[in-house]
Amino acid sequence: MFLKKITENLRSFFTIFAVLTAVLLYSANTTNAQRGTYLDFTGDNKSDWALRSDPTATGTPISWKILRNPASPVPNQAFIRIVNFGVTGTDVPTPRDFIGDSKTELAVYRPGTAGLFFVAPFPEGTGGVIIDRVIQFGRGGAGTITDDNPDATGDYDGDGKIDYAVSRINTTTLRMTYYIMSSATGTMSQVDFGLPPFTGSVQLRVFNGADFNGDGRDELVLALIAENGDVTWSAGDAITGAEMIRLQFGNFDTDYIITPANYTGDSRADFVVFRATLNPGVWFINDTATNTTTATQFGIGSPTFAGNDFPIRGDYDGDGRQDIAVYRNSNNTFYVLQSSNGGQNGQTWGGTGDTPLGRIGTF
Ligand SMILES: [Ca+2]
Ligand SMILES: [Ca+2]
Ligand SMILES: [Ca+2]
Ligand SMILES: [Ca+2]
Repeated sequence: MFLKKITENLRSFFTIFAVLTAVLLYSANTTNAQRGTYLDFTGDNKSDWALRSDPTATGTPISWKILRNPASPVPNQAFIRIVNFGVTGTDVPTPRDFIGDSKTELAVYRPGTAGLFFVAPFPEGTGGVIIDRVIQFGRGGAGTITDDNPDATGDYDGDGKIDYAVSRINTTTLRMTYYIMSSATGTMSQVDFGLPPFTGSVQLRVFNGADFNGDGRDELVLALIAENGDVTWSAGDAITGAEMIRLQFGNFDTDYIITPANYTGDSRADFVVFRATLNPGVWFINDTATNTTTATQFGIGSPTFAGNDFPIRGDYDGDGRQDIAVYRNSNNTFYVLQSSNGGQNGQTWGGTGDTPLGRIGTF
């Protein structure tokens, strides 16, 4: 029983990170339970067109390229901000609503002897980036499987603010220990969560928390990738670590495995994979309320993962449901299948090397 080394490929641009040492506490306001929309930097409940500079340009500043959605509510009124925040190859972008203003903040996690979350309000005007808070959280490392993983963030206490969190693998049991700081109370918790013992060469992926039972609190989310590529998903209670859902769904050799979100509109997160080896690509969405799966063609696929569209997360039409959406590098254009009306829209944005910020799992 051993772990496959996490390798970089088209579907995983980044690595797992670094371990817990100390925490800086914040008092919290529990009155605002409104959950901010993912990648909504401007606070209008629509995900914005969000890119980062080339993730392989190690040592360069991470350039955040945000174009408001819709880009042009009236002619010549596009809202564009391009700001540097973090260091490529060192920092992991973790843009979420940590502050609780229903806007996404600029945020990165920096592994180190003591890991650090850096958080800055998105500068909507002409001003520069001002760091609002630095949270010492987790422990550092060189980006290996044993390092803490900031993809574990989620709103686990249900107050509408993202909680700082990392997951850390136990290399003996191959289960995860999640370290979570409640944004509502400032208290730390430690939760054991994982899949039953397994054999063979596997990969484990940690995803942002997602709310599967619609109670307003995110659940912990893991996926186990078997040697033959089969993906087993597990979601568990963020307080007790008890498993709530397990589902074999998707195959890593043919699919991008995407952070679960509510695609069906019932306030419960659904499992989703994008089969990029078919052309057009196919979005398989498992409605967790009924355990039924739909297949929707959207985006360019490629049997060899060459030149295919990159699936992205977000609610681009602002109806509260996640949209099927892709970014096409060949013409630097976002394409969205609007959940509100089935229509499609697109937005050209970005240039060579730019990569959409919508994280689709561990990268
Ligand atoms: Ca929270
Ligand atoms: Ca929940
Ligand atoms: Ca759902
Ligand atoms: Ca939507």
